[in-house]
Amino acid sequence: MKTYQVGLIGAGFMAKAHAIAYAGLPVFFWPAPALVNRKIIADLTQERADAAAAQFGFEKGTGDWHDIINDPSIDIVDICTPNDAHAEIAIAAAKAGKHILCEKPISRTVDEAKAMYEAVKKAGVTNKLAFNYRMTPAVQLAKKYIGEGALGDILDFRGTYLQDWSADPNSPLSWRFQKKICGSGAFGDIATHVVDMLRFLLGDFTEVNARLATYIKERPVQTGTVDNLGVVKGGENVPKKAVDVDDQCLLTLKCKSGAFGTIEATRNAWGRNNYITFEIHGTKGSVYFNYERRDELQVCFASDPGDRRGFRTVYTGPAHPYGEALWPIPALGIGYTETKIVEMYEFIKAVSEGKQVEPNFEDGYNIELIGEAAFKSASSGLWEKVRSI
Ligand code: SOE
Repeated sequence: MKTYQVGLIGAGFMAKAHAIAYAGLPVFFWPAPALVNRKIIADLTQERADAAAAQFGFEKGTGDWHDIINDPSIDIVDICTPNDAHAEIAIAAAKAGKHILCEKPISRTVDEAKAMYEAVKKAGVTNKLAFNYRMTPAVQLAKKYIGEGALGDILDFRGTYLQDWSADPNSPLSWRFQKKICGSGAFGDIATHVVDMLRFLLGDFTEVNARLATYIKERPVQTGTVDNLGVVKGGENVPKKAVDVDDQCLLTLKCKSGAFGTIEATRNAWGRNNYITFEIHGTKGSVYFNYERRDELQVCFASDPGDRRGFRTVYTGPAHPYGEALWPIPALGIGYTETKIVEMYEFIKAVSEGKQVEPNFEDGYNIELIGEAAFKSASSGLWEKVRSI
């Protein structure tokens, strides 16, 4: 069995998820399309990289990510850094002929996304963006129902991504609130996940009307580089600086098919944690998904007899997409880890077959263009067309 060598850049929360996915891939998907050896992990200093190597099972650490690009034995570059480093690393990796897995969102700007897309296209390398939630079996099942025409023509949809980890004004000004590092706030960080799922389910969006808001205008400056998601003890005594990205976004979108709907995202919704939902209505039925109950898909069909028509719950299990590889009976529980393992499986399969996979840099670039139209609409107050690639 082929073994690929991976170099992972960034050693935070996402590096943990990717490290587990490399290890878990052959455990769930056996025979695996290929194995992956965790060879090098890069962080800002050698000391931190060495600690991450020990924790995440890499052969060694480095304080300079260029060591990964310049190492001819590395087949795959995995980018788990904040958004400001995605373009530089991905373009260097593509030029060096490495396959690339990159965390979402693709970049800070449309120009960066374009450059990344062109670099991987020119190099012909397999590239994947880590929008993991579409890999949830229940989301894949929704795609199956829609593809089979079980919902009829799609009329409308609504999607949400609601969290509350930044609702307290003392939640620190991490990189996620600084435009020069992240590009955008709730839009790039979380709305893009729902945009990705709904593009996957319904096809491309052509026009957007959006409202964006920043409710907490300044936050305590974060000390240290750890990605703090939530309030830090003593944070109220730290000097504050301005937030220059969106806290909340509300998009109304039109699909190429004519369907339209809304996507709402905020990290300031008390009581909501990872509340990723979508509801899709068609002429023959509806589906409803809530990631906080991610083993379930709610379905309702117009053809059911009137006296028993209503949403019913399908628990995903071995009969459903990816289910056979995961757990032997429904409702044992799919978690964040499983979505990352399925994502890794699709990526490594594509690498081993010399193919492309979705979502990829082209999808990421398209989502940046949707963001561009949304931000334009938020200031013009008008419907704005989404540019095509
Ligand atoms: C913070 O909002 C965050 O870590 C996002 O950046 C991830 O993409 C999401 O999966 C969980 O929440």
